[in-house]
Amino acid sequence: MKKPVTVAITGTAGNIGYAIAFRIASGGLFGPDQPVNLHLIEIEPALGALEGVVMELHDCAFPTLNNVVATADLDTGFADADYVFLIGSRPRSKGMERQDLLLANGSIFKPQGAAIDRSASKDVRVLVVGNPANTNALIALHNAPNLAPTQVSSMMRLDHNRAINKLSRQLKVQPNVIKNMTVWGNHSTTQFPDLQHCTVDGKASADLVDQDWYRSEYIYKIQHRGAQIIEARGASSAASAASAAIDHMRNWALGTDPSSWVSMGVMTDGSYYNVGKNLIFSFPVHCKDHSFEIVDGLSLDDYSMGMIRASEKELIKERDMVLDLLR
Ligand code: NAX
Repeated sequence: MKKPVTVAITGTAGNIGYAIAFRIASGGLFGPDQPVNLHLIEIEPALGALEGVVMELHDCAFPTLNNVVATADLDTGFADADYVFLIGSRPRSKGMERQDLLLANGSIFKPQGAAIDRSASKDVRVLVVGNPANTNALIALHNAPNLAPTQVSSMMRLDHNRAINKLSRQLKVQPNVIKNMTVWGNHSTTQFPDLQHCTVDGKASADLVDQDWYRSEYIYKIQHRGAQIIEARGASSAASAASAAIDHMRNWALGTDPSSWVSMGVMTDGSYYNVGKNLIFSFPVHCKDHSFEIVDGLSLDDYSMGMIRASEKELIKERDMVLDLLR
């Protein structure tokens, strides 16, 4: 057995947190030879429920689970964390405007960014899942001045996996023959699932699908898949979101399949695809050894560039609403 790694998760009494904790504890993130310490972080009123999660984790007797800490104190929770999942956030309540939600959640991610900066491992990798994920990640990063911009990312993997699933069902192929899928932009209804560079069993997907279906049905359905799940389940995606978060972190830490790329929300510096700087924007990336590289130089037609611009515009608007929370 190797030296344990420490994984901190916020919102672990919630739906996604509950689903992800058991998978990570059982070796679903780093495999059966890697022990993990789990640091579970909740707000005070949810500590009782969190205690129940801790009891259940112990009752699983997972050989890979080394130690569990449950806390509402951010510095205790993020202490020496190698990997952080920021999942806990405030849900949108009735009558709440997008700006109210941005500010309410911004005030969660600002102190969390600062506490990660103070207390986590210097090489920590932080994945933001709580919505609005891209802008929350921007806030966390701005408040963690000692972290490199490449140490924080936001989750687009659920959208990416949904895009692969829908294409695979349309073409009646297994998901693993689909490579180089990209979902660009924001985790919102402006996201752009792009089939232009995607291949299916080595063939260009653009040659296999009807362009009208792609533009009028496929893109819309991916953008609105979350709402479709809520309508069917009466609750938002939880197990699939937890699974996507594990996929994201595993690829980031251990690398992507060299013959393909994945979608990740990452900090922009203004040099990729004309997207302005200082946004957390989803691009196609290759990952290796805890780092990622944006796939550069893909040719994009006017339609695709228009979709990317629309999502960028939305993210700029979100950033403008939280300027006070950015240092
Ligand atoms: P739940 O409402 O079930 O759970 C949220 C948990 O977070 C609660 O237990 C709550 O007590 C806790 N919490 C709230 N504030 C906290 C704080 N300051 N520190 C620590 N914990 C805190 O929501 P759930 O279904 O688990 O969803 C969590 C977040 O993921 C939401 O913001 C949701 O919108 C977002 N999602 C993001 C997705 C993505 O692809 N980026 C997809 C799935 C999901 O919708």
